[in-house]
Amino acid sequence: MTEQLRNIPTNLIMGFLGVGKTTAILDLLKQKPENESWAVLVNEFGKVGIDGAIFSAAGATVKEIAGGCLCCALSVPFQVTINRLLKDVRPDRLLIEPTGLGHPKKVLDMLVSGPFQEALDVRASICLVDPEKLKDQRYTGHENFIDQIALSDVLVANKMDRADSVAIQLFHQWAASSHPEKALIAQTTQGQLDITWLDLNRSANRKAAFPDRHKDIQFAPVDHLHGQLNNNADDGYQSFGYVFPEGSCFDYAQLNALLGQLKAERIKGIFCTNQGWFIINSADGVMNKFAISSALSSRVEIIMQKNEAQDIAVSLNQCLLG
Ligand SMILES: Nc1nc2c(ncn2[C@@H]2O[C@H](COP(=O)(O)OP(=O)(O)OP(=O)(O)O)[C@@H](O)[C@H]2O)c(=O)[nH]1
Ligand SMILES: [Mg+2]
Repeated sequence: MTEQLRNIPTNLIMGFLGVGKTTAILDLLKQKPENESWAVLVNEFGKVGIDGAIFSAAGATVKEIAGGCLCCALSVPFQVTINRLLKDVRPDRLLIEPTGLGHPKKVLDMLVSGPFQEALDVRASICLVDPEKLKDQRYTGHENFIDQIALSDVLVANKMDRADSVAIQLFHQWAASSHPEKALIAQTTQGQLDITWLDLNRSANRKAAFPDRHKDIQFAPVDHLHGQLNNNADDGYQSFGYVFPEGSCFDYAQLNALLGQLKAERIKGIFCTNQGWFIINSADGVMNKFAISSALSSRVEIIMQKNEAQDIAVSLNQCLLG
């Protein structure tokens, strides 16, 4: 299927949940040379994909694999999706955003030595880190977090607007202790990466500290759920995904109040409200919203620590109008 395709420059844009991967890819797409077409493959931990819709709203060519992480979904869905994307779009570059909760080793192995060996030219993997997270043992002890950093060629501190001097110092200590050395260490805000970093070389000598870390979780893409709850639990996190029937409309103020007080690690949603359509993106308790023209249906993905049990379905339904 991919015989004629050769050496398509490909990059993994990695980093933990909510660090700014999607923001960074959106910014890279703005820097794309006009005569090139780029494709994005995005994978989400939750079963209800939101990042794909965010990329689509920005006009990008995107394919989404939701419900687990790429390393667990690797075999058939991953290969088929990449094949289809390459064949349909024949992109000049492929950017891959793996789930923030995933382990990158199997993904990288498949891209460089599997069936895509000829079609793809895998260049520098970029890992974004929120320096503030380096103060927190829940993150620094998380094996996927550690290996995303270990396997990256370019290490970038994002959210520098929120990082204090202790966090910045910790970041540079982590970065400097990497073996082999990183091709580049940088800091930024709003995921602003220099497009030339994408063409830095990938080192084949980077080793994961926990290569067999991730146990399989079931891959089950769900496209047509109507107001149903979908659980996907792993790694100390649980996700709740809801897709609402077409025509559902939320009370903006009530929805805002509800989402604002949820104790969630991540909230990503697309909502039709009485004040228009919005994408809501919340990480670290900071909620960002932006208006979009419309979408097919309202949907939301909420990721929480496993010990945070809340009856979200009932509360969400109470925010529906009519
Ligand atoms: N304060 C601050 N917020 C940022 C920065 N970069 C991104 N964000 C916000 O952080 C939130 C998460 O950003 P995303 O780009 O969705 O993060 P992600 O890594 O793709 O998240 P997942 O795919 O869920 O793992 C969004 O609300 C962004 O607007 C930054 O430099 N500073
Ligand atoms: Mg994302």
